[in-house]
Amino acid sequence: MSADRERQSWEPKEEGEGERLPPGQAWTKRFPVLHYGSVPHTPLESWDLRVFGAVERQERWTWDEFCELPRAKVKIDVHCVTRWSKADTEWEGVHLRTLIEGKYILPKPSAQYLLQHCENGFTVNVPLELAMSPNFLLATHYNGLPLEPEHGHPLRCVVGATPERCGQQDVYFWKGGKWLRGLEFLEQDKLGFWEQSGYHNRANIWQEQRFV
Ligand SMILES: Nc1nc2c(c(=O)[nH]1)N[C@H]1C(S)=C(S)[C@@H](COP(=O)(O)O)O[C@H]1N2
Ligand SMILES: [Mo]
Repeated sequence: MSADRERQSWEPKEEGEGERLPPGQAWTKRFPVLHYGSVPHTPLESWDLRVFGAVERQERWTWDEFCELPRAKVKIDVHCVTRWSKADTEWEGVHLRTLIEGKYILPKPSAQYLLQHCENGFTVNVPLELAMSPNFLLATHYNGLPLEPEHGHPLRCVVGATPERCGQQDVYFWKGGKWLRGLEFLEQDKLGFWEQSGYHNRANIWQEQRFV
């Protein structure tokens, strides 16, 4: 960033900035909405989340049951493949790692990948190791409020980079599915919706793995 321009209040601090903004990205303070298709509106009474595939025990949680799971907050920078980045976004929800360590979910030892199943047949795949990181959250709240319909209400996955600890594995924001309804554990990788349309399967933000 050039020094002859006044820094906007929403721009991240100077310290560590070089490592914080991935190549080809620009900060925004807006929160753009990006998805394929229309915004679903499933009533909470008929909503559920299914856990299936390479697991010892299938699960089905109603909304009330999901709200009883152990909760956490994260602050992450999100980086969209369309080149906008948003710093210090605050999310609340449930860590997949917590569910697995707490034995709410029992993946088979052979499970290596996670396929997020969203409303209207949308899917997105991630390595299980990535989904187990603290930067990956099943989120119900953004900035202390329930998710807006267009941002994934009532439940979405979010993934981003932690400013203090930018990791080699950080991925673009599309790897978090909005309107999540199922978690499928897989032994072999399966491409999701955008990955089948030419988005890079690994989606690494530091290596600019945008499209193939
Ligand atoms: N269900 C669903 N989730 C999705 C998408 C989608 O098309 N459908 N698009 C992804 C993409 S490309 C991006 S950049 C982010 C955008 O999230 P936002 O609209 O909250 O900014 O959602 C991701 N999750
Ligand atoms: Mo995107």
